[in-house]
Amino acid sequence: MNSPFIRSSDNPIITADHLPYRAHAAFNPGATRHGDDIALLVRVEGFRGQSHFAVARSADGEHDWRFDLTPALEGDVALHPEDAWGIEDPRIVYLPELALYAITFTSYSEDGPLVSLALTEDLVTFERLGPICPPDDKDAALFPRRFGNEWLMLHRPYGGGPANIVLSRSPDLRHWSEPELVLPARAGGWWDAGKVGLGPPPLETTAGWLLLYHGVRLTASGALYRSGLALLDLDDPTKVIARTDDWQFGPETDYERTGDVPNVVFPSGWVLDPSGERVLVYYGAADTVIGLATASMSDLLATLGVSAAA
Ligand code: BMA
Repeated sequence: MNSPFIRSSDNPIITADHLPYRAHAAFNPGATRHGDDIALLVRVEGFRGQSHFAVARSADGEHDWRFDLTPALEGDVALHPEDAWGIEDPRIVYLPELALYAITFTSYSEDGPLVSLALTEDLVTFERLGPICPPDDKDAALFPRRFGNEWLMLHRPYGGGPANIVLSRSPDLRHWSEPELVLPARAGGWWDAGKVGLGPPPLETTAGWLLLYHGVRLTASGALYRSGLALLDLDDPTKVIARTDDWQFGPETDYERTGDVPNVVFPSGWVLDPSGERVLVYYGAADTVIGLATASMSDLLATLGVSAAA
């Protein structure tokens, strides 16, 4: 298939062996620029089976990753009982207005996965704002700026029926409105039937908010996780301008096909080159390791049938 995404020849770029302590798996990272580096907030699974986050940095976003010596954020059951079984799948968004990074992540509570929010200036000290969506809910990320007085967030509640990408609004980052439907799962035999979820945070382009989202196909031998593209209206991101019919990125390589959960690619972070033309996409592969794929912004928009011109 003619995919706009090109895998790094150094994939997997990060495995559990890169950690400065014993760990089982490193996957599904949030990604951002931090100082002169690209920083990943990596989901690390330890040998108790639960996950925490660790920071890895690299100057070029591809090679020579340096992990901080201790975990960046761990479940804190005393203060946050919703972290009962660990924390998973962080998304990072820089909020220029607050000069802070907003980290949305899954707290795995005894009542199911829910969305938690933390703010940080430095990826070292985190202020936790608590749960912001009740279970079951995951795959959440903020938009980087307010719309009028409102902060907006995409997330993915699940109540037994189709799991769709929705939007909620907040005046203060703490109280969030009832979900409004944005991107529904398709039905029947589609690759994204029944369950979709946001990948990396929405990325602002001249043509709209670019989304990379995962679709789940349930098969007799387990779930297949693949990703497609969508574009939301710049001023009203509840409106879908375009959506690819075909998936654009799916499990193909050995490290995506084989691992703890086979046949999974799970993009969760991306960083735009200063030129605005090259996008670095970080993804979990088979819930075991981290891969990097790059794409050109004009190819991504062309795939959606729009041009980059303002
Ligand atoms: C989702 C999440 C992800 C995981 C994916 C594939 O529901 O739990 O953390 O990567 O399933 O197993």
